[in-house]
Amino acid sequence: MELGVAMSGNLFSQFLQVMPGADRPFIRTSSGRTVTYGDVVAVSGRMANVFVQLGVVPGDRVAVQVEKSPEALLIYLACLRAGAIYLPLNSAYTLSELEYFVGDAEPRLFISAPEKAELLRPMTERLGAAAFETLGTDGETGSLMEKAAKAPSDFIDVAVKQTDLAAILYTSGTTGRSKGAMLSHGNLGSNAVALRDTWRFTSKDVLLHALPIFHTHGLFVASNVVLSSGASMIFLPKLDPDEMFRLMPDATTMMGVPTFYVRLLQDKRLNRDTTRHMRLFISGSAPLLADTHREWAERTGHAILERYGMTETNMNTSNPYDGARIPGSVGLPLPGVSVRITDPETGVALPAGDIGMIEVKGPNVFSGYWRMPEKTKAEFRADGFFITGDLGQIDPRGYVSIVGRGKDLIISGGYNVYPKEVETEIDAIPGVIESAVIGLAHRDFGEGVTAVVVLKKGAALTEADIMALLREKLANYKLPKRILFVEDLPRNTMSKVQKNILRETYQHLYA
Ligand code: MCA
Ligand code: AMP
Repeated sequence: MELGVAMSGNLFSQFLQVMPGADRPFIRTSSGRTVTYGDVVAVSGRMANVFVQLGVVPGDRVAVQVEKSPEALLIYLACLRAGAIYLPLNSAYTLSELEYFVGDAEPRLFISAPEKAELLRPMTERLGAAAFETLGTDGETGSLMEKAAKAPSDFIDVAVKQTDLAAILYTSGTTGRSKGAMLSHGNLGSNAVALRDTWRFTSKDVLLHALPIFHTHGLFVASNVVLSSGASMIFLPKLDPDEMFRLMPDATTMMGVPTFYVRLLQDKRLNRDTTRHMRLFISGSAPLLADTHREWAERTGHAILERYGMTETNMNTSNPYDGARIPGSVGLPLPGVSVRITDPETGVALPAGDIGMIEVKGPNVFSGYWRMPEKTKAEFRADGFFITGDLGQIDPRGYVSIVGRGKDLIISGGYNVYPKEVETEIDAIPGVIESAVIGLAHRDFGEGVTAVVVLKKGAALTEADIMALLREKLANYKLPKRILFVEDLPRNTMSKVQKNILRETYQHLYA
């Protein structure tokens, strides 16, 4: 191995070390297009050369808001190779949401879906992005692929340290604005190897991949594990049971949020025959109900393997491959990861079995929030443990269970929704006095975003009026499923809104 590769902590070098033959498939799309591992090296090399032509230098951010495609993932790999920082953005984000991210991250290059170029380009130029390119989903459409076709495929990967940044992913803050989680080559590389080995991924695996690739689950947990084992993936644009059953015969494994499993269970095609050949079903990003776990096992004979992670920490724990996969538990700490339960106030470790704050430490834990040193400092203990905000306990066998959240967060269909962000937009509507946004049990999404609103006397605002106004400002998954109007909000003696009373009052809203 040349010195350059050995010295560099570049995550792409880790993938190269296990890369199968150039003709082996990396991604097959549901429309039948195949991208081989030879394409991975050649096309990511072309893209990296285009980035250099556009003035991208190591440490620059490359922001990407495109629809899911193999080439969208190759942009991520090209960033690794060029030493740039990949910044994937949810394709549902509106112009006003994007304005914040571009202003905060100051990307050198913005890559947009072709159909959004006209809307987004002026904003990115106004905010200082030096270059703007487009990418479609067929592997050819868009200015980026046009430039890549003319660029050389040979590219000398930039030698980086394990601690150099590979990506920034925004994870909304409980107090309003999103925070950019900085993830290093080492964070991602160590976690991919831990997961590959824990889940026994090999080059023979084919992962059925219907998740978005702008979040940790579909991007790092799925793709980095596949790339670290020389396996392949079948890409679906999104969850679609018809497509899942059509393509599952060619797969060996699947990853999904709980809504995936809830929906597939509603489909009579789910049974032992259609899943017999599958090796592993993995769930995460939100609580998998023990009932869902049990129903799936009864119907298919497979015990779903649940794991727990965060954008800031990658994966922390996993149920075992061999050994009990306990419904309602998120399993055991991954190799190299330390997990402890502490008193939320003091950080003092609690006796085994007590419920408290889950804290984690390990090579998986991020470097901090982009340009927010204070917020970063506030989320680490003096001894380096990261405070997850999740409440949990560890049983005598070492299994971790999440029993609640110490942060004001709703998880809907696996997406995080921070009430503050939605409340701010509702409260800005003329005629609204105030609002409280809560998550209520929802069979399909896990939790349903729900707004309780106090209107000014005589304000003639309806639920539809408010929804229409919010739709312009917020990504679709953040929109309340219901808006309820009340005379006033319950408050405690400190005049703090008591959301627990609201959750109690409306707990059966979606039953
Ligand atoms: C779509 N809608 C949603 C959601 N998705 N509403 C609430 N929550 C959602 N998650 C909107 C749609 O815009 C539509 O509104 C209406 O709800 C019905 O859409 P539907 O067709 O039912 O939804 P879908 O398009 O099928 O999407 C549901 C989904 C999707 C498949 C569960 O949300 C999904 O793929 N979620 C995965 C998110 C994810 O990757 N999470 C990992 C984050 P309208 O008709 O008005 O448009 S990473 C993480 O959490 C950590 C690190 C970890 O541990 O993994
Ligand atoms: P994100 O902020 O998108 O990285 O989501 C991370 C959060 O998702 C964690 O802090 C947990 O609250 C939640 N989460 C992830 N996996 C699980 C799981 N298996 N069970 C319950 N909650 C989970």
